[in-house]
Amino acid sequence: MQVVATAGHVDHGKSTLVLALTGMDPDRFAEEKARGLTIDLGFAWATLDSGREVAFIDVPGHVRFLKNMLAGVGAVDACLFVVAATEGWKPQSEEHLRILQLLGVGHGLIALTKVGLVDDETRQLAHMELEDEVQGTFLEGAPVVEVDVPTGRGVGDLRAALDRLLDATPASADRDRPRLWVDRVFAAKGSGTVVTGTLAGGSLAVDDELVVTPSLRKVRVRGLQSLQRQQGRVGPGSRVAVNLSGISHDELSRGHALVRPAQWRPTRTFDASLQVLEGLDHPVSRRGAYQAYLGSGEHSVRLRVLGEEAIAPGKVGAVRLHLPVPVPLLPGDRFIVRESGRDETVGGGEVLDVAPVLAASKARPSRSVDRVVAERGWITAEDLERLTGDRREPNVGRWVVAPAARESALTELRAAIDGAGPLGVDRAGLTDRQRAVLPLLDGVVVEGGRVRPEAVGDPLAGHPYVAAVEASPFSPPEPSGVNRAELAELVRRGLVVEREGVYFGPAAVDTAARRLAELLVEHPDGVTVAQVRDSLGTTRKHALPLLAHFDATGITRRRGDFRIGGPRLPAV
Ligand SMILES: Nc1nc2c(ncn2[C@@H]2O[C@H](COP(=O)(O)OP(=O)(O)O)[C@@H](O)[C@H]2O)c(=O)[nH]1
Ligand SMILES: [Mg+2]
Repeated sequence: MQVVATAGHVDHGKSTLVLALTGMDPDRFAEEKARGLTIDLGFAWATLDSGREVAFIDVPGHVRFLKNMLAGVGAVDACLFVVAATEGWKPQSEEHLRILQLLGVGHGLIALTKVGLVDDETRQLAHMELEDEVQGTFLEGAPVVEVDVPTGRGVGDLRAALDRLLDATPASADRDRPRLWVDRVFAAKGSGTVVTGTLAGGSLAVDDELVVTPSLRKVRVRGLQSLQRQQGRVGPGSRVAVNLSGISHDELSRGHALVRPAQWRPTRTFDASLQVLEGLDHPVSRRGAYQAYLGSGEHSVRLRVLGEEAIAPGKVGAVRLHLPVPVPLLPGDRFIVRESGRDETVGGGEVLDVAPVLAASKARPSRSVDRVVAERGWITAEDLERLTGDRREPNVGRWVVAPAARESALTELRAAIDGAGPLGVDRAGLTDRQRAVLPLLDGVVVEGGRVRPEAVGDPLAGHPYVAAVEASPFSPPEPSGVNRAELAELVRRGLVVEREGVYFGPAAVDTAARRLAELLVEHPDGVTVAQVRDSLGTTRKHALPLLAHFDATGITRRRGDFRIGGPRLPAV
């Protein structure tokens, strides 16, 4: 399916044409029918001669309902531009064309209506005027089909022209990132909350878990309809009605969006380009009360021009916009800006950065993904996709890291390792990012959970304290003057054994255990501290921690003042 919006001045025959093409009256409300005036968006659909399905969004032409027109044209593939031969080009012909142009609608055809009410000369003049007015826009060179609905003249030609137009209009892109801008909300009898919209960017399926912006309420898709048929799944570029569970209809309104929760970063501040309309009689600056039209929504915004003070008519500049609520945007999204006070369209632009990090005075927004990475230095691949829609392979761990940030992280880590002394640094004490760059660092070794420069070699090999402890096995010296980290590492590696602040060599501990076993053969009822002290030829100060170590490791057991053999006493 493809979606086509009507456009053109009020009373030029848009709704009449949609009715003629589809058999459905797009004017839904009694007031619209009574006044013969489209107030809100109308929806209708038809199957063309080729079998192609097309949905129409019929927009109001009256300037008072421009905001409704804007809600309808945000996600369409093409437009049916309507100009009455009786009146020719009028203010909203102009304004609608400017808006469609700014929104990037690239395909359309023109219906010259009411040709039955004018003479040949007027008709010819209307053609010439049209050609003039659309020059330089996406409608330049578009087919112009003459119609007169009451007599049926040209309606068949228009149908055929639509078929050709849609054949040449690319189908809505599927980026597996669905976003549905809500344009209608209602409570359907028996099924609860229903929203409708033009789906873009990806598919929706029954049972999808989604969030609604701006509330970020979680909802589930209970049912889907397209062209009034139930569907299990609907692809991008379709008109769709979504039955939601988890939310009441009065919590939703036009301008809200349905998206997958993990794929978007709804934002209240974004940087964008702004093309100011040529016909505007004043420059655009931060002074003024502006409304931005994003998707199907209308938002009061604060606008700041970046770099310059103001953007002159006909020029493009960069702006930062502040929204009152978070909106799920992506670079490339188009929007329109109107000034509420003067009730005029001032221009439109393209979203460039949905989460600017630089101050407005420094920001130079662009569509470049590298810029987004460079301004942050580090960003996870998932976050980058949320901000840009671009899927990139992470280059450090799970991050995409800018070259400069990668270099400085390597330099900092190198300095930390080199500066930590011969033992290096504890790997567990590194940050996630440091651990991620570690494999990229040359000339370091990771051993026993520590990272040290390769060139240093093992600083504990032949350590003097180990030699000193081994030299006096049962009266080892105190570790005064030994680096604390080195001492802890000697203990961790089992090169010395610590008990109650006294350090023994492991060989001394083994020898002592064997002596104790022999002593216990002579004294099966147990031995005293004094007996152990004398047998090892040491002092009480050293015998006590040694026995505490034996008690703790099951070599001995304490019975009052005596030690008897424990389960791990070595055999004699
Ligand atoms: N004679 C003639 N009248 C038309 C034609 N198209 C629309 N009209 C009449 O023009 C009036 C406005 O049409 P409508 O479709 O409501 O215009 P819209 O505001 O552009 O939607 C209605 O009275 C229509 O009957 C046409 O091709 N020929
Ligand atoms: Mg109408």
